[in-house]
Amino acid sequence: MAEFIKNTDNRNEALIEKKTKKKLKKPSLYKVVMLNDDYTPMDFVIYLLKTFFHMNANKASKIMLEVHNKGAGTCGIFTLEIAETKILKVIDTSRKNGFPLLCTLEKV
Ligand code: TYC
Repeated sequence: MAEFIKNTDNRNEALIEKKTKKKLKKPSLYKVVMLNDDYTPMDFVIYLLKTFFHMNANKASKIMLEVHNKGAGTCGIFTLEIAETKILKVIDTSRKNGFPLLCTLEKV
């Protein structure tokens, strides 16, 4: 964190940056993990991955198959607010289409 102290010298308005020990911390990151189920159609999962995680058709198919075969797979890594928003959108879209698909958050 930097503090700015106004120069009391009347002749100029320069600001002096005083360095302190406080540093800005990088935000924590979270994986969005998609879970397999027996009811959500593969094409619908691919649509979600393309729409909400901006994957191309190849990547979306690869991740969908990973989830299908292994039970879970990572869709991406984001800050908490973005990860939560993506999960809400995926789950909301799934429910509106009558599918039980689930995603979870995992701290990196
Ligand atoms: N297992 C589903 C099927 O066979 C496909 C599927 C893949 C479902 C990934 C959910 O997150 C998922 N239709």
